[in-house]
Amino acid sequence: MEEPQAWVPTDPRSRPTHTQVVAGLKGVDEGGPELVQLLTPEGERVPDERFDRFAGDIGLDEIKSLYRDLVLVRRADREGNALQRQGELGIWVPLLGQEAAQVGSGRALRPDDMCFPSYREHGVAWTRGIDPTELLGIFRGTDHGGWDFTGRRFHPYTIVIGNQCLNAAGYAMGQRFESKVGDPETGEATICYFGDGATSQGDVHEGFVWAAAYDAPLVFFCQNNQWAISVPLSKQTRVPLYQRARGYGFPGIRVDGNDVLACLAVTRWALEECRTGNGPVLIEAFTYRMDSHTTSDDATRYRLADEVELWKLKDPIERVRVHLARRHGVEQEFFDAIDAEANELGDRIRSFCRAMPQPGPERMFSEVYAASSPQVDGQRDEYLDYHASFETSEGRR
Ligand SMILES: Cc1ncc(C[n+]2csc(CCOP(=O)(O)OP(=O)(O)O)c2C)c(N)n1
Ligand SMILES: [Mg+2]
Repeated sequence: MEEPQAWVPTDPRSRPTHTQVVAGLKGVDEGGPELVQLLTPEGERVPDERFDRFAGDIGLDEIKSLYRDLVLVRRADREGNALQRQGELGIWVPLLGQEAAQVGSGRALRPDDMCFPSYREHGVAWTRGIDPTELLGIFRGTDHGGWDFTGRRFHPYTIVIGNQCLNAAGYAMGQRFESKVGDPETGEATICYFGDGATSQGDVHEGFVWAAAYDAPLVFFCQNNQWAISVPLSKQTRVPLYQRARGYGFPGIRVDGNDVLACLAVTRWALEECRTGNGPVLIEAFTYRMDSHTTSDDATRYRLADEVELWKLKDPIERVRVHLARRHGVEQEFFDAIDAEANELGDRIRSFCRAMPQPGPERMFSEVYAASSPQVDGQRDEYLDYHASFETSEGRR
């Protein structure tokens, strides 16, 4: 019997039949035939006519270094999760399962490119040279993310879903107005990260429209991790997300988000398109959120364990390890050394977190306004007096 075909919305008057909707969702569930993949879950390097050009220089040393990033990023993430469970952090947003999407795309960026994350992009932060300890303040409630946003070319984490797409569109429009686009060597680009659920937000739609209308050099990088808290992808869309780009007039592409080589190559391509004036581009990284949405969530209440088990077989780190060992004969000592480095990183994150100074009550007022005002100063003084009025076990505060 012929396979039912998914609905392709070419005629504006057409409506999908029930079978076409089901076929479309099947494509959504399994990645579909258009998924770009360079490294299979079994660790086999497969040729790709279009994207091999963007992975040609990735030799053994580079793959080893990607593997190191993946392992260290996962370790930093697991440490953050554990620290929350031990009461050291108020909340943690796990990236487990999304390491390849983040490390691959992040390593495609050049120093001058600008990056707008959402709240799960600890792996992209790593590729921008932001130490995991610099992220802890947000989750411990001691700061709002304290890195130098413009210097590091990494915007603050954005919790308001999809909002960073507007910031990114504006920034990329600026790059276009200031003629930083055109030359493949010196051209600049911007990348913006958001989730599958975010694609239902107005801000993302508006970001797409503005970026398209102004040919902004912007890579929209959607990590489709199949869930928006407890809402599955099937409640966000009828067509695979990358196909939405067509309606806005720019290219969309779906990449295996658990394949670090494919993510690196496809993002390099998309950035080159943007640098040379062919932006924007939408990348849908097809991946899976292996853990709960945050430490405040319990994913076992709304999704089945076999789904998670199936995705374990597509683990982003294991396939690189198998590839290195089987295809390149990399010895066990290499993997042991990376594990030891991961342990050291874990120790460093833990001790840093426990030693973080508790900010005083005046911090709530100190870095909000550029200039002081009698009203805010008055509120601050009243609050500090109120705070000082409490008895502690060591006497008065
Ligand atoms: C404007 C807005 N609405 C709702 C929320 C609450 N919220 C936080 S995360 C989330 C789901 C986002 O899912 P997705 O875009 O798929 O990203 P993921 O968390 O899976 O990375 C929602 C609805 C929010 N933070 N901002
Ligand atoms: Mg999601």
